[in-house]
Parts: sequence; structure tokens; C-alpha cells
Amino acid sequence: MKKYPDYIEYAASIKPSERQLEWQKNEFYAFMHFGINTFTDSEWGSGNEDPELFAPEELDCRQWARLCMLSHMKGIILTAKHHDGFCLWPSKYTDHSVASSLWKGGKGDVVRECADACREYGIKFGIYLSPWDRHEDSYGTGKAYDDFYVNQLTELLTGYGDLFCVWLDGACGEGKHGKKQEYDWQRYFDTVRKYQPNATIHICGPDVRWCGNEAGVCRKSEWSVVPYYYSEADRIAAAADPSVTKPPKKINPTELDLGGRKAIKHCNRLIWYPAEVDVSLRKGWFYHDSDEYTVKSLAKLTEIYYNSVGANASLLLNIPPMPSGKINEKDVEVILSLGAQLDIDFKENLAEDSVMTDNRHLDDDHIAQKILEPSDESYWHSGGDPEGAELTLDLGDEYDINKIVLGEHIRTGQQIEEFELFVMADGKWKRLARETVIGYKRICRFDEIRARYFKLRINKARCFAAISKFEAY
Ligand code: FUL
Repeated sequence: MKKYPDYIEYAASIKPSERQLEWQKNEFYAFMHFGINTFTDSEWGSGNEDPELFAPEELDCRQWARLCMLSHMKGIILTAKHHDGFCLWPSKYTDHSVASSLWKGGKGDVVRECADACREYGIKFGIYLSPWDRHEDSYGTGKAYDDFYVNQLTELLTGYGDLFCVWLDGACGEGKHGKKQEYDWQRYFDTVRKYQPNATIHICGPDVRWCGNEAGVCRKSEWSVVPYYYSEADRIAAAADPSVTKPPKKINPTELDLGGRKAIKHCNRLIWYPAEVDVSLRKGWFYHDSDEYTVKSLAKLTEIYYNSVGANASLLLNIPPMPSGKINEKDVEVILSLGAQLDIDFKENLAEDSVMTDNRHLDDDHIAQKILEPSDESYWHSGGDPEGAELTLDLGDEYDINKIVLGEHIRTGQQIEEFELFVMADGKWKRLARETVIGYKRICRFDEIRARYFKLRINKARCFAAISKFEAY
């Protein structure tokens, strides 16, 4: 008899692309919603705004980038164009841009300043280019609009150095002539691949999945291996459209189980499509004075961090700059305190020089001790019988610990479905956590305990288990 059902073997064989592996390491990065809405106090602009309204008197992208760098964010995604069609760079293909404003005498380019600032502070830069454009005449006419969109995309892909991602929004409404556009998604993807082959394409794109809400949480079991239809851009767009009463069949991004056995059993095509949690620091995506009281607290942000980065998703935190072009002091303060909290929380990995043992391994190259080697490519492999496999960490001495960070060697796929974590207390193994998936990263938090030994037990897995990260803080 076969040991594993075919569909489980198939799911176990799905692997990330190189670009997805690289993106995964970013973990935490910022969104900057900045544009004409910043000056009209709105969230969705009409497309009829006067470009002269755009007048940031003290635009300071270096402040943005420095803040992100200091707070452990690995990059910035800037709204180069939102639904109103106003471009933050002097696009050749429209006059609805910074070039028509009085800012810097029409010679300014926010995309350039932001890209340069990111480079200066050693973080990555990515762009958001809304397909929905309420200003552009050709919107809703088919190919003519796609040509226009691809031209703008090409300007951004070729003019600003390396981009780590392109964020394609799902919102698709009517344009200025009351028509909706059917986007030629494949053409957009091909354009990104052609000019920026390392960039991941997010949301309405094949590389990174929207977690399904804007509240800052992901699922308890956030699988990176899911049915292919979750990446179909048209369905994602329709599912995100509040005017669509019924979500299209087979895609409901808020569904609780996307990748568990039940969810994948009858699906003949699976893909590697990991989750991103996008959430704003304030109520709105753009800056509004009246949102001052909605700035999230340090406690809330910390919880969001652990519920995303600590649960096999990445965190995209929106920090909306003010009309002046700077980030509000209140926002700066709380983001810096989040950075400081992360410094404290992950100050020193006490497992670094420890000893790890296992009760089974594939071969001598994949023994538990390999996990503690610094390379991502050295890992423990259970061999073909993962259930009941145990890994024991011996810190060599007793330390105060309140977090264990685990990670699967995702280059070989995602396998673990259920695990338990124990600590040796008073001569007995005491359970600290019982969870489902691990994936790229799972942070287990518990009340601080003084201890020397920790144990991970794999209760349920697909065809094997492979762990490359085991840290103690
Ligand atoms: C949504 C947009 O409609 C919002 O304005 C915002 O940009 C958010 C990140 O995505 O679909």
C-alpha cells in the first residue's frame, strides 16, 4: 500500500520560486499611501482633482526610509498612482501628474526621491500602480487602456533601479466614462517579469497572496501551498469589490482553511502562494488629520507583528505621510517604539551555540545539529516517517526564555501540519504550545520560564519534516 495519498504527495512537492524565497526574508516592510488624496483629505479620489493641489512643502523621503530602516522594516512600497490616476512621477503618458503641479516648478519626482532614499538607507523599494484609473480617458476601452497602463508600468520598472515588488490592487471600478476595464493581467505580469525578473507580484499577481482582510491578522493555519485559483487576478478583484454581492465561486480570500487537507483534497492544481498581511497604522490608508486618535498603540502593533510575521505571513504596515511630505511625529514615535520592542524581543538568540539532538533523521547531513548552523541551507530532515519525530534543544545552561522561533526549510516545501513544543520543568516535559503550521516562520510566545531544555514534537506532517530554524529568546 502507498504510504501517503497522491494528493498529499503532490502538496508536499510544491516549492517556492527563487524570487518568493528572497521575498520571504523581508518579513516586515512599509506601505506609503501618498498622493492627491493626501491633499484632499480623501481615500478614493475622483480623478478630477486639480494637480496644483499637490504641494508637499517639506517632502522628506529620507525621513520615511530612515524610520523604516530603524524599525526593522526591509523596504517601502509607494503608491506611485492610486485610483485617481494622479502620478507621483512625471509620466510621459499623462498630464495628470506631479509635472502639472507647482511643486518644484513641475520638475519634482516623488518616486525618484523615495527610491533614492531607500537606497541610501539600505532598504528595498517597490511600487503600487493602481490598475483602476478614474482619470484616464482610455479606461474601459480595452487594449488602448492596457497599452497606457503597460507604458506607465514600464516607466516605473525601467527608471528607478531594482524594485523588490509590484503591488497590483484588486479594486476595479468604473472609469470617467462610466465603463469598467477588463485588465489584461497576463500582459501586466509579463511586463514585470521582462524588466524586473526578481520582483514579486502581489495580490492580483502570481507570487504573494492577500491574507483576505485589512485588520492585521492572518489565519491560525496560514498555508503557503494553496489551490491555484486563489491567484486568479480577476477573481481576487471581484472578491475584493464591495459592490459584488456574491464572491465568485472558489475564491473567498476570507475563507478560514485555504491549504489544509480538506481544502486541497479535490484540487488538481496547487501553487506556492504565501500570505501578506496589509494593515494601516491609522484608520485610513491616506493621511487625515481626523485620524489622529486612531494611531495604533505599541501593544496593538506588537500583536499584529506576532500574528503575521510570527504566523507564516509577511507584514505590510501602512504609514501615511502628511500633506507636508513628512510622517507625523506621533506615528514616528510609535513605529520607533515598535522597532525598539523588536530589538528587545530578539536581542540575543540563546540557542546559537547550543546542542540539538533528534530521534530520527534522513542521513548524517540532516541531523538536528544542522539547524543551528547559520546557513539557511543546512537543515534537519526527518526522513520519510515524520510523525512522532522529536527535536531537543539543550541550551547548556538555564536561561529565561519566553519565545521559540521555528522555521521549516521551505525550499523543500511546506510539510508540518501539527506540532507541540515542550519545556523541561522540574524534571518533566511541560507543554508550552500546540499549533498547526510552521512554514517559513512560526514564533511561539509563552510566559517567561527559566529552563535549559526544549523539545519540538511533530504530530502530523505531509511526507516528511524539514526544519532550518530553531531559536530561543
Ligand atoms: C485597496 C484600495 O482600494 C485602498 O485604497 C488601498 O490602496 C488598499 C491597500 O487597497 O484595494
